[in-house]
Amino acid sequence: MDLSKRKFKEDFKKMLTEVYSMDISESETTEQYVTLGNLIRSYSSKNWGRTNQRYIEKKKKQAYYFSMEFLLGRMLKSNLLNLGILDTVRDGLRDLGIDLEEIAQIEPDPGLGNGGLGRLAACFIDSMATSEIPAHGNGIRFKYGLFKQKFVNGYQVELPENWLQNGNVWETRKMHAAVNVRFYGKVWLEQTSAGVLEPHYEDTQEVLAVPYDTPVVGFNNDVINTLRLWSAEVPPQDDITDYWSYIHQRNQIESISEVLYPDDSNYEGRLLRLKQEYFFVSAGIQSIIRHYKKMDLSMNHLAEKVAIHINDTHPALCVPELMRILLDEEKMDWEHAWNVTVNVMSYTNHTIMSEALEKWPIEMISTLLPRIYQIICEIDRRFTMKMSTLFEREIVERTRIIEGGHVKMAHMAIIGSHSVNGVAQLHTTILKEKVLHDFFLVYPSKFNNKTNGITQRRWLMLANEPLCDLINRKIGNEWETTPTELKMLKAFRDDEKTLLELAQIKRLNKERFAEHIKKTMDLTINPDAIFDVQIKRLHAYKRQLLNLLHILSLYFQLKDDPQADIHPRVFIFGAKAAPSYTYAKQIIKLINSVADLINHDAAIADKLKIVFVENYGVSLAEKIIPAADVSEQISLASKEASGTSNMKLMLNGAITLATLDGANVEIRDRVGEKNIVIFGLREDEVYQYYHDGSYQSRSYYENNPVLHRVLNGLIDGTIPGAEAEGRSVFDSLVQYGDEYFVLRDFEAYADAQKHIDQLYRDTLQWQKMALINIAGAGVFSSDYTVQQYASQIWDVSSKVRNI
Ligand code: 26V
Repeated sequence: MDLSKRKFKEDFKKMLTEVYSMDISESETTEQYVTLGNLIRSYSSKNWGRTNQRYIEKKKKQAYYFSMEFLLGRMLKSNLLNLGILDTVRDGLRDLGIDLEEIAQIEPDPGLGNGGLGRLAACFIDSMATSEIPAHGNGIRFKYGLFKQKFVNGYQVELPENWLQNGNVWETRKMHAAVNVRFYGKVWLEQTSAGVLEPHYEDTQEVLAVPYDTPVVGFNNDVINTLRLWSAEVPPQDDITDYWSYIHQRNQIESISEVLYPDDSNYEGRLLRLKQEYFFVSAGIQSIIRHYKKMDLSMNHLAEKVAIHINDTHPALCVPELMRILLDEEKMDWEHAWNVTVNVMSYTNHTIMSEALEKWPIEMISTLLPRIYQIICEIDRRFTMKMSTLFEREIVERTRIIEGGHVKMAHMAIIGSHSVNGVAQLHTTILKEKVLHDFFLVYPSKFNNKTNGITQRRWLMLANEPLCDLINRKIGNEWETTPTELKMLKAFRDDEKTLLELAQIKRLNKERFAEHIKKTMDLTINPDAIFDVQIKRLHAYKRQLLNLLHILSLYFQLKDDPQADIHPRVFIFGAKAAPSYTYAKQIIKLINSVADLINHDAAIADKLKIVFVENYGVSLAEKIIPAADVSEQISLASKEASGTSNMKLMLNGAITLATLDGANVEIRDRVGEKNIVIFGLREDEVYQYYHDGSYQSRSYYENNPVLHRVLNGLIDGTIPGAEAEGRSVFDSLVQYGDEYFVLRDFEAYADAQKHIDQLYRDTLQWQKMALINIAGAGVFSSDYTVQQYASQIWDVSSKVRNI
């Protein structure tokens, strides 16, 4: 948008008076933040309306991204950037004596997601608006986001994250768009005089779903899409007969949108979770249908105007819910309704970890959602009937929806969608060949890959301005809208001046991060050290333990030989563990205890340091990633569906140290073997071990002296304060089979780390690798990913950019 500095300053002062009756000298950062937020909203409101109007007038097909999680991060600066007024506003505020950075820090970081899946949804909505795709997000307005993590004596403690405490400047409550969602009760079908079956309900519980809309601003293009998040409320009641039972009922209803489930690794069949899933699915679909009806088209054409995306299985009830509406409310016959539903729906799988696959007990679904359960039974009956004529009985049994007393959500999502995708090439191959092989036999053409991506706006333009400036000086700014243009940087691969500038920028970012760590943790870290970063949820398969065991081996090496030739390192961890995931929490404690030991060992000085940041999330990621030299992507091959921190880190010039898992494979393909450090078991070797059951972790303990010493260190009192945790980890690795092959990969990992150490010593060589990584990161922009979803899955228009 066009905005002069003078106009901005006037607007800002006017808004401050309007909202707070204050002038600048009286105002504090909080008031300045709210004022700026309101101003940005007023700047966007015209285009928000216009975008919607355009979609309606042109009867555009629209896509709806249904996701339980949207891990947005702070929005002030990203909105300013996308509106094209970041610099103007920054300058204007400076004139008024206000520091934009300080204001930006005031914004609560809405943590409405657990990790990769939720952050992907946030990158996608940013890219959809930027790519001019008519597509919106649909989710839940959790009152409490992912818990706040504290370390108490090295242990993770969870605190509530009340992000709405001081209001939310970005959202608008839309009472007129509220809908009713029905739970419980009895349902029966009666034939009408016209001969159609009509459902009747008794004793249901009605919940009012109220939408809160947030603008999703496209980058420099006047497009503003919508993120619609639903809040659960009690429907208005004329008379309240029993006050206390009303209060009880209110609490029960409001609890639906109260808190995000903090477990992204383990399925638990909790009723409240099922309520949440149906709540936002039903509200979202009702609202889409309401909107569609304004176009005055027959329901038979719904799939020509609407695409619904099911992000993991959490919104899989979209399938029976749309069927319910088409059958019961729109009076369509089953075949037509089913045809429409399958054409509307598409589904993404995000994990092969079997413990995360959702399946609900029949009893629970049939009690909570009786009509939905009837429909699921009918979908299942028709599926098994049809497939029995085409496939062996075993295949049908393994693919049906209702089995073993449970409703399998992934099966419902696959059967009810026209497209099923994985999130990286390797992941999709594993789905087709292993995890979902039966479905692949049944529906080969549904399967496709869409490798994940990240938005370069948040993860480079906002997070790393110095690097951004350098890139713009070297190759111009076309990459901002066509990220593959970053490849032009390769022309500078042997240009010493550029490489040294790159080194300087990294150094500056490391200094800034070091300052932050000094301030927040009172820990001094040396910017000359290698900053080695592993930031992701704590999970055994991601193998933070492998990292830790290696750190211990370096520690012992330095204790034995203080002159050992090891380049100084700072190991940086950021990770939350699910509150009920005991083993993950033990690993956190262990890392913290080793950090205590090493960081306070005067003999080690600044050769080794461990920084485990508290409460890792989007805002911290924005600080850590630009300062990273090494990107740890060391999951057991086959287990990490894609990973996205790998992409963010490479885009910021970190060198990837990785197994051939998830998108690491594609990163290697982009940058070439020489510019990435790969180690460890490959996916086929892992499956071979499973097949022949021959892995004996104990033999690695017994035969590798370095590993032996390190593992003994866990149980011999070397690590004060973590005796129980050390024992538990030792046992899981040595006695109980080491499920994720940590010991098997240890030696290869230690060698790879040695290689990193050597590479880092040659600054020009290192920066050349970094440059090639940055230059190759363009393809991993979520702009491209969503454009592929738009054209290959949703069949909606987009402004396609060259790849
Ligand atoms: C799973 C579950 C399962 C139990 C119920 C609660 C719950 C909540 C969230 C999840 C999400 C787990 C799946 C996930 O986050 N997968 C990650 O998705 C990223 C984006 O595709 C991908 O990069 C990561 O590799 C993958 O682990």
